[in-house]
Order: sequence, then C-alpha cells, then structure tokens
Amino acid sequence: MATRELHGVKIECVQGNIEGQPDMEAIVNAANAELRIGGGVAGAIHRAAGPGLEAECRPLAPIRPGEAVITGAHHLPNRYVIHCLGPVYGMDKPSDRLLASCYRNALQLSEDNGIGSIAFPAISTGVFGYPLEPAARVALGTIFEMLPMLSTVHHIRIVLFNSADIQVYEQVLNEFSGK
Ligand code: AR6
Repeated sequence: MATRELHGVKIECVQGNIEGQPDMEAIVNAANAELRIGGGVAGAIHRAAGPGLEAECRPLAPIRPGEAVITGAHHLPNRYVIHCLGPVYGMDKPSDRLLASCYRNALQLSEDNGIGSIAFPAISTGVFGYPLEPAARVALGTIFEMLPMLSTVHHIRIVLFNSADIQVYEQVLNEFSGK
C-alpha cells in the first residue's frame, strides 16, 4: 500500500476488490456503454449490488467514452456508484484524453454530490486493453491536477486487483509526488 497526503487529500493505492471497500462513500465502476452487468469490475459491482442497480442504470444508458453517471449503491456497503465508460485502447481516440475525462468527471460528480471518499479501479486496463503504466500516468496525473479544485473529496483510493499492478501504480505515485 502507498499513501500520500496532498492539498488535504489522502491518495492511496491498495490491492483488493473494488466491491470490498465499505469505508468509501463512492466506488467507481469500469462500465460498458449500456451500463449492464458485464465482466471484470462491472460484473463484480453488479453482482454485489443486486438487480436494482441495473434497473436504476437503464434510463441513464447509453453513455459515451469519457462520460460518468452516478447511481445509488443498492446492496453494496457504499452510498454511491459512479459509472465511467473508459476508452477501448487504440479504438476510442484520443484514448489518453478520454481516460482522463473519466477520472475528471467522476471527481466532479463526487464534488457535486458532496462525496468525501471515492475508490477507483484501473479503468480500461482489463477488457479494454489500455496498457497499465500509461493508464496509471493518466489516472494519477488527472487526480493530481484536480486536487486544488477539490473541496468535499478528501480521500481517493485506487484499488488494483493484483500485486504486479500495484507496483506500477506505486512507482508512478512516487514519481508524481516527488519521492
Ligand atoms: N476489483 C478491482 N479491480 C478489478 C476487479 C475487481 N473486482 N476485477 C477486475 N479488476 P475491466 P475495462 C481490474 O475489464 O478494461 C467489462 O466486462 C482488472 O484487472 O473490469 O474498463 C465491462 O462490461 C483491470 O486492471 O474494465 C466493459 O465491457 C481493471 O480492473 C469492459 O469490461 C479494469 O478491468 C470494461 O473494460
């Protein structure tokens, strides 16, 4: 686990499961355009939330790459789920700008809803094929850029599924925070 505190915001990278973060007010879904159950992060979140989540999502779909929408969390222990559609790497272009929009829009929705804590997965780095290190640079770079603008969000967590992934994020976090 790596933790930094900057502009009064705690930023941490942890290994774990996105649907097992009960202390976070919001969790982010690496969604599909239709906001349906799917695999990976979306599958884990929808299974844990129950069918009410898909029902709430239906009128909000479809969304475009880079966009984010917010719903309740149903049977999850959190208060909100923020659904982001990441870019399919090499197909939805420019992929870096679209991926940055996901993080920016999710943080903006958090501010608009008075959310204090938010956990992100590594959006687009699974089925959507975004290479991990460039994705980590976009994710953390966008989060760092937003820090001075945040007032309600005071805790940001990135949840990585496996130990190789967390090493990459820790290295990028160290670089960005000058350690
Ligand atoms: N908790 C945290 N991270 C996870 C989990 C989990 N439970 N499961 C996978 N990861 P992905 P994408 C990691 O494929 O690339 C879906 O089927 C995974 O190792 O979930 O944005 C949707 O329906 C990877 O590093 O999201 C969409 O169609 C990262 O989370 C499509 O896949 C993202 O993997 C979205 O693709």
